[in-house]
Amino acid sequence: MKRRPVVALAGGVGAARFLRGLVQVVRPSDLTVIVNTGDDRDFYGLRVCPDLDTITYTLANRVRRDVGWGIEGDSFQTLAALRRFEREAWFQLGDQDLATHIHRTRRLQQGASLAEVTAEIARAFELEVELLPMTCDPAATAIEREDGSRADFEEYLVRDGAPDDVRTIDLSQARCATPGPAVLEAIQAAESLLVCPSNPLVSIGTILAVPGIQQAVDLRRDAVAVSPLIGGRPVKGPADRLMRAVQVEVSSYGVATLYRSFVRGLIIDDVDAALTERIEQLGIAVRTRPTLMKDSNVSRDLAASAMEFAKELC
Ligand code: FO1
Repeated sequence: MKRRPVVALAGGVGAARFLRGLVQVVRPSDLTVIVNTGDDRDFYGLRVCPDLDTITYTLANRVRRDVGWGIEGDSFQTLAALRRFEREAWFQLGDQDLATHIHRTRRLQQGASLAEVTAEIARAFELEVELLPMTCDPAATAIEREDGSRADFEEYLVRDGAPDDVRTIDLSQARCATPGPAVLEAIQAAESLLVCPSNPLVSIGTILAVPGIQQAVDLRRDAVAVSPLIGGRPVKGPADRLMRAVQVEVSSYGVATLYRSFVRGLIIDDVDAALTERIEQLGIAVRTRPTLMKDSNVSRDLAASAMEFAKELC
């Protein structure tokens, strides 16, 4: 199969907003996105892949605008009815969203791989972008808390509200997984390799934990990343709490230290310009831009900067 010139590593909402801009500056048929599956798990007997779905719905222009995940205008009647039986139905799956999970679950039960089902779902939403799960194997991220309890990622994030008491992030399942079909080939053949503004530990870090992927990106050492932190805070999600837990500075400099083996350029927010010199001392070139993607024009300009930067550095 012909490989595509632009490849991006991606998590959920932040990545999806960036990709919405990227498809305005590169042809969607030129883009492959390698997506984190560490958040995937079964809810109510159905296989749910939050990051794959968030990216699919966003690129199909169907995503809920208020929260950045789920389907705009979706209803929650099935979930409400389910609560008669399961009081603890804390993960909100809308009625239309459920159709995606029903299809995925059925196809996986029939023996299709996650890569095949992902391609089917992308086709059904008329995406021209190629979406590749980082792996088709189980790769659930687990969070160990100070009190010794363990939770999978969605339990930690959604059920428990992402408290600041994380002891360790356990990526051992991802470390035993095999890269999804075409993942390593896509990275090797890319003209430009981008890292979306996603959680560096549990989105990008999980992708890199899959054996072979870190080596493939390190071998190139020409990726351009967009930092997900602005003024030391994530726009969304628990990146600050998780970085603190693993003793990484909670700033775009901290992100740069995590990416230094494979990133040649890092885009940070204008408000973080004072970090430029420290990041450059790591051997990483820096551009400052507005990175808060409040509308699709900011996303497009940010993506255009990332593409220009990648071409300049290669
Ligand atoms: N996030 C929430 O905060 N609450 C939810 O109930 C929730 C449901 C949900 C359903 C489908 C889906 O694709 C995503 C969903 N998310 C929800 C988002 C998700 O928890 C996270 O944003 C990602 O896993 C982190 O990238």
